[in-house]
Amino acid sequence: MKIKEIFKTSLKQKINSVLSSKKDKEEILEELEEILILSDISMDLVQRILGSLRKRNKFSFDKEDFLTVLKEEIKNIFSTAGPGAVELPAGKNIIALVGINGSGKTTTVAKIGNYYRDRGKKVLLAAADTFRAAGSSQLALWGERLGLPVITGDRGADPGSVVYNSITSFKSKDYDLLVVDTAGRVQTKDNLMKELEKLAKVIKKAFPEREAEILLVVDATMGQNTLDQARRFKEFSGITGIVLAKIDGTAKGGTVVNIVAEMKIPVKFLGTGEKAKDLIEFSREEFVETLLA
Ligand SMILES: Nc1nc2c(ncn2[C@@H]2O[C@H](COP(=O)(O)OP(=O)(O)OP(=O)(O)O)[C@@H](O)[C@H]2O)c(=O)[nH]1
Ligand SMILES: [Mg+2]
Repeated sequence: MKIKEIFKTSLKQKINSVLSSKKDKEEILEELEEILILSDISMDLVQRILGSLRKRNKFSFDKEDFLTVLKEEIKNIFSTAGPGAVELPAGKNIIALVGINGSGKTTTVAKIGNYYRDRGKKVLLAAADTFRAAGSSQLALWGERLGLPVITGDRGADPGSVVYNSITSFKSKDYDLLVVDTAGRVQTKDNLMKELEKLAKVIKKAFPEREAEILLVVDATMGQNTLDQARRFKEFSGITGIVLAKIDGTAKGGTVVNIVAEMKIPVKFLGTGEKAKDLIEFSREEFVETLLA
């Protein structure tokens, strides 16, 4: 699946029809505001974008010119978030996935393991979700299906010790990549967020060689609520990137723009379905072109 096939509802058509109408500039801007908000872009961000459109299009209100400025604005937002490359540096790497309950973490761990294995990496998975009864067996099942080894822990075990054990195994054998699954947690529960903070510390201590990637898995169908999640997870675990799962369930691209604008953290992957291969690399160019094509 390509980004093009996901965001079928392009904004360009709607924007073009507004720009072709004989309305005056203020009316046009009002309608554009509505179009952008309906695509899930947050109010603040829409105001920012409109503000700079107003400034830059003082004298002319040419259609192409407008779209170019709008594209530039959105691309600028993405460029504040760093490169967001998915290629792993040479040597050993750890990726840990965090997020609220049911956002798609376990599935994404399997997808990411599969993705890098297909690119020649030797991958180990760790099931540090010891909270739910099915937490580790769900990942173990994925491991069996994909032929990837999984380190598990018993239910109720300290997730920190599962992570620690998996890192020991990861370091002592010739693995290239360790992908860690964690339990789902709501960002408003302080004790669970503290546990996450501890997990991040365990990783840092057991693997000081290189900073681990901490990826926040966000359910793309959740719209605006995702911003608060991103803020809190960043505070407690220092997330370095975002995976937007379930993008196949939403035709709106606004959530992506909001998170990147607010958090200045790159989106790395998009989850496009329930199967292991349903993962695509996020490309900001392609995304913006698609949204406004
Ligand atoms: N359509 C679609 N479904 C997905 C995607 N990713 C995950 N799912 C589904 O979402 C549900 C939850 O996925 P999990 O991977 O178990 O989510 P989780 O974050 O590990 O859940 P907890 O461990 O309970 O917090 C499952 O039914 C998955 O099949 C996706 O990209 N697209
Ligand atoms: Mg899970």
